[in-house]
Amino acid sequence: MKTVLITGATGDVGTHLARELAGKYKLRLSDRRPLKAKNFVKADVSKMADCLRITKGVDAIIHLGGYSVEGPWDAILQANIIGCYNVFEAARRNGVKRIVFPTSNHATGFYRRDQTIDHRVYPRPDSRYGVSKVFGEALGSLYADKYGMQFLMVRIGNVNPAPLDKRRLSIWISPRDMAQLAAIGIDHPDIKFEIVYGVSGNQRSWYDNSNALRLGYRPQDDSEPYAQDILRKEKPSGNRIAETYQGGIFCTAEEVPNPAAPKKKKAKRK
Ligand code: 15L
Repeated sequence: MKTVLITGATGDVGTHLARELAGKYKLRLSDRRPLKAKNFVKADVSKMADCLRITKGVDAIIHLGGYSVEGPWDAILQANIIGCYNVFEAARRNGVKRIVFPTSNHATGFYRRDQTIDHRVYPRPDSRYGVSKVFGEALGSLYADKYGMQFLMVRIGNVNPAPLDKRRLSIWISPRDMAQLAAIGIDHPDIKFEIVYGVSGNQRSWYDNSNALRLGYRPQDDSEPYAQDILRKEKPSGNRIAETYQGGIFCTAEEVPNPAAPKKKKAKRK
C-alpha cells in the first residue's frame, strides 16, 4: 500500500480526502493546526525543515496546505509561495516523485462565465490567491521538466457535500469525485505534468474537462439536482463584475473570509 502525505489535512478539502482515501492508502496527515489522529504530524510548510521531515519516506503527496482564499499578500506569500516551494523542493530532495497539487478555479477566474475553457488556456488569475496557484502550476512544470517529477494539477472548483450557490453549480465537486481525481493523481502510471479541472460532471460546467476524462476520471455527481432550489433562493448580488466572471467575488474583493482563521470570540454583553 502506498504511503501518501496530505498537507493541510485539517482544512475542508483535507478532511474530506482523509476520510475518502483512508483504507486505500497509508495516510500521513499534517497541518500546522493540531489534529487528534495517530497518523498526524504537526508541520508548518513555510519552514523547510518541517517539509523535509514530513516528506521523508512517502510515495506521493497531496499538497493542500496553504492559504485557501484571497487575503493579505504576506499570508499568501508565506503559505502559498514559500510553502509550495518548500514542499516541492523537500519532495525532490527526499526522492518523492509524485505530487497532486490542488490549484484552483481562481487561477483562471477572469475568464467569463459565457466561455468554456480547457486545460490549455493561459491562466487569468482573479486574485493574489489565484496568482499563487499559478505559481504552484509553474513550479510543478519546472520540477517535472527539470527533475523528472510527476504532477497532477487539479484546478479545484469547490469541494462540498452539496453546491452552495449559483456560481458553485458550475464549479462544484463532490468529495467522492475529488477523491477519485486525487487517486488518479497518485496511481495513474503515465503522468508527467497534467492540468485538469476539479469539478463533478456538472451540466452547467464552464470547463471542457476532457483531459481529466482522458486520464480515466468518471465523475459520479452532477450539481443539476440542486439547481432549482438554489436558483429560486438566490438574489442577484448587484456586483456586475463578480457575476460576469467565473471567479465571482474573488474578482473584486481584497479579502474573502478565511475558513481557516481562528474564530473570533463573541464579545460578552455587559
Ligand atoms: C477556492 O479556491 C477556495 O480554496 C475555496 O475556499 C472556495 O472559495 C473556492 O475556491 C470557490 O471558488 O468557491
